[in-house]
Amino acid sequence: MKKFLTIMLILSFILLALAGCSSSTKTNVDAGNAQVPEKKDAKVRTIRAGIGLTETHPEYKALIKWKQLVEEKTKGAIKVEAYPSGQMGDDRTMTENLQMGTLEVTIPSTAPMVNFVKDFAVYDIPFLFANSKVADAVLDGPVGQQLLDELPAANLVGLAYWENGFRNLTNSKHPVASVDDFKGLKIRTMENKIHLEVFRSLGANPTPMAFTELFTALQQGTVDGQENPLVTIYNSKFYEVQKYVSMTNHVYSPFVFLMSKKFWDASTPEEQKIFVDAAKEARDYERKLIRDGNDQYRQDLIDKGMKFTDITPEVHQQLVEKSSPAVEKFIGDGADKLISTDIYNKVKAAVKEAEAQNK
Ligand code: TK8
Repeated sequence: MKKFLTIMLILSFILLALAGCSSSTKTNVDAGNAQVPEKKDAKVRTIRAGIGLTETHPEYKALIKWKQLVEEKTKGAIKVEAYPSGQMGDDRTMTENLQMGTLEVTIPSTAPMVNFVKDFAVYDIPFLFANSKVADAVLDGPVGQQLLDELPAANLVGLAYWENGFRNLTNSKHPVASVDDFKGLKIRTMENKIHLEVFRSLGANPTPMAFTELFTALQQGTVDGQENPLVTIYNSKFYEVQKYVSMTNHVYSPFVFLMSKKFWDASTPEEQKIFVDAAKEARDYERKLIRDGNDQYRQDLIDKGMKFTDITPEVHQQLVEKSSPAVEKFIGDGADKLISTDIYNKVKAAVKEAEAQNK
């Protein structure tokens, strides 16, 4: 009898313990109805995003916005790690790493992209966009998308165009107010044949170089000058190694938000839509940050001791005429060309339409 009672007592303890567990599971289920239960066992996927510019630059601030949007909308299923200041390499290296799937996101200038998709060279045509309204209309329109659609063939996915900005010349030697003033200046350019040819046509002595090497090259005098938007000249502290700024505005430089095709293909359609929508929302934020800040960047650079030279309409016209032939030899459909006839004609037509609408 005693033995029977002991067994019954043990059994009742076991039953009570089991009931306790199910009620805690039940509680979880109730709690689950009030909020999306965190997928404790689901594997969190990580996006490593590298850029060349500093964490003070609007490009990085917009990348953090993209990170917040993606982490929030994927409810923690995806985590984004942001690496500024070229920690993950220069634009070309980071883009190659996306192709190999060893990095998930980078946002380079379109200029070095010609090494992956030649047609991106169309954006290096000097004086192509008269202002940012025309730039936005072309980049965010059909021909801009047609160029992004060429990226998957290179194992890349383009989500949106962000703003690098209108490029201006800086140097350590003397003010540049006329075409003649370019003569003999050793100018660093991005790794892009059109940029090289344009500066040769102006009489300068250009050297292609990754952005990550630029500050040291300016500091050591390996090159006399470079060209970048005011926002970059300020945030990369070029005022410490450069004296003169010439407001040439010689080309509008876009960034392109790139994702590795390997990561894109492994994502669901819902996640892909989140990536694109967030890249467009962060794009608008980034463009506004730069444009609202341009006058202040100029004043900040003057306060840091830089001397500004504005380019007269006459000199602007001379720069246009002098640099145009350098571009013409890269347009066409031969293997030695960069910009296909189709893309060139479509971009020129889109520019014309945008200019007419923005009159
Ligand atoms: C930063 C570069 C930079 C570009 C250059 O990674 O290389 O001069 O203008 O913004 O993309």
